[in-house]
Amino acid sequence: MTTLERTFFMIKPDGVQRGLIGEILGRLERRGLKFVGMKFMQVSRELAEEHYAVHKGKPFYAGLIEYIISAPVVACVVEGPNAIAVVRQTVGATRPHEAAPGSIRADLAVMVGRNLVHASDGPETAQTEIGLWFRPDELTSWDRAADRWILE
Ligand code: IDP
Ligand code: MG
Repeated sequence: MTTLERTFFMIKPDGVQRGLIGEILGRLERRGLKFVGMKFMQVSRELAEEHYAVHKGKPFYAGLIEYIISAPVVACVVEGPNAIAVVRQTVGATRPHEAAPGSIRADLAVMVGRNLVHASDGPETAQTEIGLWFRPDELTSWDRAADRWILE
């Protein structure tokens, strides 16, 4: 049986500014993941601080908040089998020079402070982050014609 998961994914301001929205979303789409929520938005300082609350007090925290609110982002909810692990794998390790070849961060980034994307790191954070970024009525369950060629 296939257990579908949902995870939160975001293209950070550098991805938007560099014109990589299509490139990045295309990688998730081509892999077979399904978007069930998506919005282009300017992040408020309040939302950024709540999203990154776990990093409060770390040396990079202030810079991280400024980075995330510096320009618009694309916030998404992604669905698929093992979506949390699959999206993290497609994203690659936090530090681009340690990310696996073929991952978004390895292929498109060089510095941890400009690593293009965010993805939830586990079931609890996925649930929390989806609830933080999306209202229930902003999520759309839908039948994709290709599902039977992607999901066994
Ligand atoms: P993750 O995004 O791979 O889950 P986390 O350790 O949760 O990585 O860190 C959150 C974000 O904080 C990173 O994606 C990166 O943008 C930023 N960050 C983490 N460590 C550093 C650092 O040492 N310098 C600058 N930014 C950092
Ligand atoms: Mg993280």
